[in-house]
Amino acid sequence: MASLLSSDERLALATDLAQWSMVANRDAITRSYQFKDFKEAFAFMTQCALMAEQMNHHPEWFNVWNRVEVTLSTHDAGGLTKLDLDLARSMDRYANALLAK
Ligand code: H2B
Repeated sequence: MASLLSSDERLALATDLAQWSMVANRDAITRSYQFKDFKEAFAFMTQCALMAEQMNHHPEWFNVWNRVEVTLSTHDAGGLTKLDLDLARSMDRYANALLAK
């Protein structure tokens, strides 16, 4: 099982993952994405879903029209692991590619 992030590993959250924030009272990170419309938000979710399935690591998320709110945590480990940072970076990459269009 993946192990919980060390405090050194958590430093990434303040740098390359600065758009993510800690959830209150839980070892989890959250970020909200806003796209052009529902079609774009759902394209993002589709790409993320396929990748999450490959990683066997799945987001908690909520969609309303063009907005996708994501929470990441490793349920099996009871908190943040490297899997969450990897998934967050991949989600950001997909979102940036769509938003840049
Ligand atoms: N996703 C997340 N975010 N955390 C997990 O611990 C997790 C998962 N575990 N996806 C996987 C699936 C596990 O439940 C299955 C049984 O492998």
